[in-house]
Amino acid sequence: MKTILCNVLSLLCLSGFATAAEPPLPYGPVPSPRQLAWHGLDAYGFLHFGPNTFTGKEWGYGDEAETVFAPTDFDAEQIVLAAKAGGLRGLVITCKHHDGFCLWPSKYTEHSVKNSPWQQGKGDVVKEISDACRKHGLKFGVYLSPWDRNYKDYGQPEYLTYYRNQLRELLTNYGPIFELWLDGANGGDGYYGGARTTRKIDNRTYYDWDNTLKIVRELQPDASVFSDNGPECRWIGNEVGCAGETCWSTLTRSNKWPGVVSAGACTAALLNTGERDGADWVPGESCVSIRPGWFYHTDQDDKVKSAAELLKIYYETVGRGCNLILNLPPDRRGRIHDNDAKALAEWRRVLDATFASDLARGATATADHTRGEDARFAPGKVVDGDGKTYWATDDAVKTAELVLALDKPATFNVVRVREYLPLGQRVDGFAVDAWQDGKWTEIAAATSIGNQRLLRTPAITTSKVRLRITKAAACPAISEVGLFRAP
Ligand code: FUL
Repeated sequence: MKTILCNVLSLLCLSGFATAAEPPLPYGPVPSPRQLAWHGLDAYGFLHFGPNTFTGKEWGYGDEAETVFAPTDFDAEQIVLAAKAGGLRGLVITCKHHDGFCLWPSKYTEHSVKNSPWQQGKGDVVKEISDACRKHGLKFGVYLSPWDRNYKDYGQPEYLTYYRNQLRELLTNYGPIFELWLDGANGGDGYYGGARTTRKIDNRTYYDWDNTLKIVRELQPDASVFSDNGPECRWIGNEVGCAGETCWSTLTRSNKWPGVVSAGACTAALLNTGERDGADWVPGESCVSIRPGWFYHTDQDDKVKSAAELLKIYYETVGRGCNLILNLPPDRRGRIHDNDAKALAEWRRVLDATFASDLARGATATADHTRGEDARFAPGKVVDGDGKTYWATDDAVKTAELVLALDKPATFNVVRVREYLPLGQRVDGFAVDAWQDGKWTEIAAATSIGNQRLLRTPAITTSKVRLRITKAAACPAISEVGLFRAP
């Protein structure tokens, strides 16, 4: 009899009925350790720099003379310190853009800094930026355009060998790489060693990504790879810095390919929201430039985005569970223009002032459900300042309420909610209420949460706030509810 009972109990456990004090089982795909580390980065910078900086183009044809690359006062420290003052946690540089020009003295081509007048051909932009990043505590990443409008063999199998050799150079000689950025663009026509033709490739097969990315795993096992469909993070489907209002970190990768957006199963709209029941964890990374162009153009000096515009971008990307990669194009001197640096620093000043103090920290938390009445899953976990703890309910409870009683009335205008990511994205809908005039009033509501959801509200003064999980695919696991006051 005892054995039968034990068997029944263990069967129940296996079929998902966790006993009281067990943590919930993950729901759907979950982030890898590499992705969890990536989620912690929030915002980093992009540097578009190269011949286009000097020719005024956005996409060089590939026939630009190496001599056009001639920064007059290149200063890696100034670039990195401007990014740091903007609170950016890393920098990704266009080591090679579509024009094929290499910002490092690659062994495999003459089309690089080594034939430019800059530092008499002895310079290495990639080295200087990566060294300055390390010195100032920023992570460093590389953009190596798969499309190369300069190289003679582009379109042939030989190009893949060339591309992989360059990837090896970049992943070997410049210290730890946090991200490899793979652009999906493949426009067709180009110089191609003088052929001046149009070359079409099949994105699905030509780059043999499965094998090409083995080089990344071998040389930089901690690096995340960005492309339209991941593997670590995906394109958000636009270049304006806006993730879907509903944004899932999940997507099914198997029927999507880098550079084949807008075909078949993959559209920009779908990348913008992700897929609720996607088979893979592929969170969004939103790319946007601080200026209209990706490269520096003098006539855009007065079109730098303001701190307010950058804030909107932050709330619509980082605030929707994505990471933000913000482009700061060095100018013809090889420095970040003053206008860009000022807007960036002002943006950071407001963000720091906003998030410096969490008004919910240490509040008394109660909930209508706590998983197994177990202290490990108690509501207080959402205000303990520890991202590794969370409030959860029993498996069968998918809608629940949690109340925060503050020590004294506080005024806030930003709410932050985070899910405990190792258990996947569980919540489909939630609302936030404030206790006002003796009753609850809804002040914000949204759908997906994920790494974090930031909701801006009018200024609310109250001593009690309620989180209502209104819909979830599995019992919620919430690691944080924060209240902040933006200046
Ligand atoms: C695009 C490229 O074609 C642009 O030039 C830029 O590099 C941007 C970040 O990605 O696809």
